[in-house]
Amino acid sequence: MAGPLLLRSIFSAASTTKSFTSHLPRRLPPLSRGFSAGPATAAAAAATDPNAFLDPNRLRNVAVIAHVDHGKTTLMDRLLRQCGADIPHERAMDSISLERERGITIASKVTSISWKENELNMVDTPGHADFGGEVERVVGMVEGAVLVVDAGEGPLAQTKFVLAKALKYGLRPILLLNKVDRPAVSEERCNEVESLVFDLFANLGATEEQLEFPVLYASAKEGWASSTFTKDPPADAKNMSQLLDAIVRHVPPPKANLDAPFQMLVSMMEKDFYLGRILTGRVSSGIVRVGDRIHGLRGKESGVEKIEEGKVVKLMKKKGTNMVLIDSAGAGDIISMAGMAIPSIGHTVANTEVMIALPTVELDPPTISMTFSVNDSPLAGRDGTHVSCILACPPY
Ligand SMILES: Nc1nc2c(ncn2[C@@H]2O[C@H](COP(=O)(O)OP(=O)(O)OP(=O)(O)O)[C@@H](O)[C@H]2O)c(=O)[nH]1
Ligand SMILES: [Mg+2]
Repeated sequence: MAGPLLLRSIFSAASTTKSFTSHLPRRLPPLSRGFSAGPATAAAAAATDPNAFLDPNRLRNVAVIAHVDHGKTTLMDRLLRQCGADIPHERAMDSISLERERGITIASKVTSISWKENELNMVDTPGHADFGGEVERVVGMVEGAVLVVDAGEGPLAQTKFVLAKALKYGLRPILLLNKVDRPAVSEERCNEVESLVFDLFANLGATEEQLEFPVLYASAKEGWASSTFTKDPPADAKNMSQLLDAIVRHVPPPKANLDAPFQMLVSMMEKDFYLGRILTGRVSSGIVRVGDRIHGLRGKESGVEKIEEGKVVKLMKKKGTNMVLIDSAGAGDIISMAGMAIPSIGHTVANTEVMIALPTVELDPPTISMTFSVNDSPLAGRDGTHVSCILACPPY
């Protein structure tokens, strides 16, 4: 499923922005690390220090989390649009065909947007309980979370689940009361929902710092967010600037060591027809460049096992809805790479001198599990029409 998906995004990127050319002989320029508001200070720093663009202080890694249908993907559309991305259709982050068919998000997806001097890696997550593991897997990659709550419905079961995960990983949350445009949503209702969410934070053991979450009121559908309650902001405030500013102000940049050897925990995986396995994760330390020798490591009870050695063939980042090539990436950033065929989710990809596997994310066990097997009851085959497994569950 992910293979054709990625290919489609790659091809659309190649046809629209000419940014991804893995299968073409001519190498086009990689992602320019320019920021939308391109400040003179950043340019000056880059001129003196070639690694200035790798500075983790300009990064913010944020997950958008919520109960199902509270408006995460619609919000992502607005954020992407505000930062200049081309949105081919509504709910652009729902790029898997099954997601589009069902109208729900199934897999977590990351994209990067530039805002003023900063680069925000935003992760859209599913809200459905069946895909809770997708949220658990990505909360370790980010420092902040935008907790979206439908102001009409208030916090629901999955709000509690995703918030518990976010608080456990020490994320700095921002509360966004969405769907304020709905007629039933009043200021009183918003205050009520806000205090319900505050209670939820307290019951889940939030720290003092996490309890000081900023609150924004938004209509993702109409494309605006405001730090004060309103149902109709003035025309020049009908945008997502206040949310983007709140993210930059409130979410801390990643604590990252660029001088240590390169290490990355694989959190997502896709398949590309030309490049093979594409591994996505957060660079936990060091700098990685195209051509670097790396290896894949798996942590076992008996120690660390080396599963493959190779080199970085391509480094990529999702910018808006397009995949773009980059030459290097530093600690704290969320990137994708091609070049290794065996490492998978939960494995560590690292510089060949590192023999330490990063700790993996422990997913909650399933609520219910089933085992299907051949009927070995003493009465097996004595009654009924379909008495054997081959007839009851034909393999065709
Ligand atoms: N009225 C109103 N509707 C909204 C708003 N934001 C989202 N919606 C609608 O809510 C529905 C769900 O939106 P999504 O963005 O898919 O919600 P989601 O949280 O991503 O859903 P999952 O990923 O499946 O959990 C869609 O029909 C949206 O049009 C809003 O601000 N106001
Ligand atoms: Mg969604």
